[in-house]
Amino acid sequence: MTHLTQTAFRKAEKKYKRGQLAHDLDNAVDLANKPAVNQAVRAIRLAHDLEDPATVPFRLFTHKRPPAYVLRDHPGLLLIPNPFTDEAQRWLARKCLCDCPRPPNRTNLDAFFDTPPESLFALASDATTCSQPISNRAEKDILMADVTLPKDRVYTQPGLPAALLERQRWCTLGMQYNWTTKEYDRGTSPFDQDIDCLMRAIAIAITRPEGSAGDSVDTGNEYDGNSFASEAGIVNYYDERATMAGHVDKTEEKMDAPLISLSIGLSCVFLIGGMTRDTEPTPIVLRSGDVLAMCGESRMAYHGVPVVLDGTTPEFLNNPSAGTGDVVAATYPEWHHFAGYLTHHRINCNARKCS
Ligand SMILES: O=C(O)CCC(=O)C(=O)O
Repeated sequence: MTHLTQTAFRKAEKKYKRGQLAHDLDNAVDLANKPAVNQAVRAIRLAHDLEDPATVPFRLFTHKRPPAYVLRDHPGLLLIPNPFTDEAQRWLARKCLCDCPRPPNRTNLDAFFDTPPESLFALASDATTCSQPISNRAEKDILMADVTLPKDRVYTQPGLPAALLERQRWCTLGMQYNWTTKEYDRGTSPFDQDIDCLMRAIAIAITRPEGSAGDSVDTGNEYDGNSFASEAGIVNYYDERATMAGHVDKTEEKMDAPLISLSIGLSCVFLIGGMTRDTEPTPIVLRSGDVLAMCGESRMAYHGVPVVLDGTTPEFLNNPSAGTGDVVAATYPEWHHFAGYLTHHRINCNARKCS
């Protein structure tokens, strides 16, 4: 009988498998709970302000120079524990659920169903309160019918928007990634301007950070964020059982720019490893609002999400009456729909410069 040796990355994935969590998180980097005892991290100082983009009519960031950290064993991996206002997180959740997963952006469901121009979230919530209102009942019924239409006989059962929403796992932004060929060969759609500006603001703020005493240390990010543009991105939707297997994002033609990644909703364990699966990864608890940037060497590192942590969505996202006064609220479905979703899901929104 042959025994395949498990890689260090695989072992860590199994360790953090759902249902085995009680004591395991003690060893994870968790900046919200115990920053002082995180031996694995080192505090750094952002050398540039985190500026609110001019295009967004309210404050996105709570501080211009929020606390930031690098991981000692993973050069180039930068963390900014939630620098966002509550309103900004709600705004981003709305964008990721209502705006991003609409044509011409692609979703994992496109291969199987004819998808309507509206987002599944808006349809599943209440078609009459979507950002582009559906004017009458007949029109709404047509959209519902379209969305249930299976393609290519893969699925023969129709599904209503609410059921399909539970199967929506990702959408792609900008240059459209093809998961089969692992190339950006599915055309390009306009990248959401506000999300691009937000990502660029982060890229600028994390340019050549300093040591915590203002000294110049190698923090692993030499990239000048002024050159950053979000050319491709992915919004990942995780329910409580979803995981993302270890992988390296290496399709981009040039990989000198940071890959910037934002979390909304449930917390998760994120594993960051090395150039091969044999390097033991470091587990990091990512919470709602956390910014993670893979720069320099860490851009080539294996990473993944072995578990999403139940019951961890913050109150300002899961409270049904939150967010009603937000500036953009009137153009989206009512907040209680988002609260229902975010109580049981994590959203990850990431952006890359490819050229
Ligand atoms: O969900 C995350 O934090 C990781 C996402 C990721 O690794 C990817 O989209 O390639």
